[in-house]
Amino acid sequence: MSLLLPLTAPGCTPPRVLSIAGSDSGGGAGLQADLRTCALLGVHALAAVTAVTVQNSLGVRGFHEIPPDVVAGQIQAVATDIGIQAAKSGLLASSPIIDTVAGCWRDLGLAGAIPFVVDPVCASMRGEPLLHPSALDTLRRVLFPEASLITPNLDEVRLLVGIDVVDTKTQRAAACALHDLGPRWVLVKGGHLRSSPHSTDLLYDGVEFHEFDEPRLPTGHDHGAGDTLAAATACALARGYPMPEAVAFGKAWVTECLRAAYPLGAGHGPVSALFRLHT
Ligand code: PXL
Repeated sequence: MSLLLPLTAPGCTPPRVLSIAGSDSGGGAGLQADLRTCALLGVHALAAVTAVTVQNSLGVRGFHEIPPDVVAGQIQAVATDIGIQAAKSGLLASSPIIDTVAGCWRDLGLAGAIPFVVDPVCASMRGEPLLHPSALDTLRRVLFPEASLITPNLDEVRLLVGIDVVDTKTQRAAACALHDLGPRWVLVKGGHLRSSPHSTDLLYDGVEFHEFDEPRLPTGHDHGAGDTLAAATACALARGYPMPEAVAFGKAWVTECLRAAYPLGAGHGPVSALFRLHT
């Protein structure tokens, strides 16, 4: 699969993708991963910051939430003036912020009109919480029905629907249970099933299953992989790709980013979209 999206000529306005996400001071995940992904795919990224995390390669030391009215203000400001062709959410931190994002989405007339990829970030890769436990229910009840696609990993699947994915059968059961919560499409990512030599992601729209399979890449550095997959998929949706093709593109993109991952600091390094500058 080509790792290029169609490009806009210099001087012309490219498609716009809105990232609703938290800042990662280490530059590997969250907003920084989204902005990098968009830039290297020729898409103009807009940003609604939800939280500022304090972290480095060794872990998340804490996070500071942005007031919900400031999150709403950012979304309204860019959606009403600049316009967006797709959106992607990541770290949303709390129930009031999730309520605000869902409310904006409906009030601005974006629901059902603009693709919205919801990556239900609950914790860092080391398990440090990035979402108040009380906000899980708001995510399920209020935001999932607005989502074109949700992209949980297996830890998030367990928290959201209580299913322990161990094989194809339980991955399908999880996709069905998540689809019942209202998103148009569900992608159950298999990357955390470490017993498998493959990383198989399962896409479901309530009717058909699509599998996206890649060999597991033991890089040791995969910070920001989920954010990158969701952002690349949002970029392809902004370019008008149908959902299965957009997810196939996102999966191929993040796989190359995993191949190019690099060490950083004394801990865990990020996946790298910088590979694109060499091709
Ligand atoms: O990868 C999930 C994620 C999203 N957003 C921010 C993060 C992380 C993981 O650490 O820090 C800001």
